[in-house]
Amino acid sequence: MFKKSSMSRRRLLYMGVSGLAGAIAVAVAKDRLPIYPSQAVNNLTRDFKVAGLTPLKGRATAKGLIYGAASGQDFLASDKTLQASIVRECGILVPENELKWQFLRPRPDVFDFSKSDWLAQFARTHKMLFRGHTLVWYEQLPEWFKEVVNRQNAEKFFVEHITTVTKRYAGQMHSWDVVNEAIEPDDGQKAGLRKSPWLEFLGPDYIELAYRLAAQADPKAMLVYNENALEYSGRKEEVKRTAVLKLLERLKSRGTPIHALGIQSHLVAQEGALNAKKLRSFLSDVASLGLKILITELDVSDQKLPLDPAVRDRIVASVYEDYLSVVLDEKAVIAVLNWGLSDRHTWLSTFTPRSDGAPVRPLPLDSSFKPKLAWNAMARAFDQARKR
Ligand code: 9MR
Repeated sequence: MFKKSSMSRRRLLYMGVSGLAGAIAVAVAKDRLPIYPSQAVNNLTRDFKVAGLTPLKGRATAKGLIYGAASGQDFLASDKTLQASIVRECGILVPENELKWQFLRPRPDVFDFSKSDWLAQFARTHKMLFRGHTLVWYEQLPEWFKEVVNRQNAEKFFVEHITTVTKRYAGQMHSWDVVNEAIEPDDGQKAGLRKSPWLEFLGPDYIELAYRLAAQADPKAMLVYNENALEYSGRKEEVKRTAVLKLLERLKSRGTPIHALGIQSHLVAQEGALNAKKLRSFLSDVASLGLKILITELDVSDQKLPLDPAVRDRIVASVYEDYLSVVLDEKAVIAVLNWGLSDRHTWLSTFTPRSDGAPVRPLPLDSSFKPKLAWNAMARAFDQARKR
């Protein structure tokens, strides 16, 4: 253990000249708490050591957990190294975009399953589970949607879409994100519901209807409600957690066939106001409804961290380990998926790029598919998790 005074000297030495600006940023940030939780402060005392070389899926399986990742079909089909990495590390695969309306529905009367079928086949060939994302979302609707869908025909499209898509993969899906991101208390709607075409055209019961349709077409799949921005301890997230819990309670009390909550977990390293107590109690409230929990889209944005990749990797890894050690304590958590596996393909490089232009490093493997400290952090969290 370092003493506090020598720790900051050691930290500067470790970071080198390129990390100096980062160190200053950390020091300044520390004064404006809550920013950078334990990861920045205790960073140098963490070794991220991992026993053995077992891939993540093996470590997860040993604890009764499922580990996997999302991938786009284009990337996967054209990149043998990505294929090998996914096959090595993942026990479950989820199409990043290919099962969304925008991709499946080029025209109102046409379904194009070519890319999602390719991914399903890839999963089958490599004995991976396959996961569906997502049947009902307010985003990534096709261009024609606005022109064609209205109050009169919305239910027809809704029923047809859910039934056709779930039937196509019936018996093959581990789980379906039936409804995605339906809560947004800032939208000012009843029960914290998000403004969406589905709410507008079908009313609040569209959520229940979606689960009933999916269960009818694919009675074997685990039906999940997937949501973002539930993890941190700000007021906004608090209100959202409460609204989500109420939604789940209502669905359960009406006998809706819903089996799990998906917590997306797009974490942001420079924020980090994670309140373990509040998160644990939310997870336990969800579990007490008889629902399982999946961590569905885990990544850690390093957008605003110091430039030095070594410094970023340590902080990102710390966020991974801190977060997973809290959520895996809850036995209802049965699966962890990253949103992408390697930094080569991540939505964050276009959605939240760094202002210095340096490539982002949010995932367990680097852009050459080599495990980073984030991989170690995940491996450690799985190794330390209780058995399911
Ligand atoms: O990773 C997906 C990206 O390629 C798409 O352009 C984007 C469109 O909004 O959606 C991304 O995936 C999202 C997922 O479907 C739902 N949760 C948030 C994910 C990241 O935005």
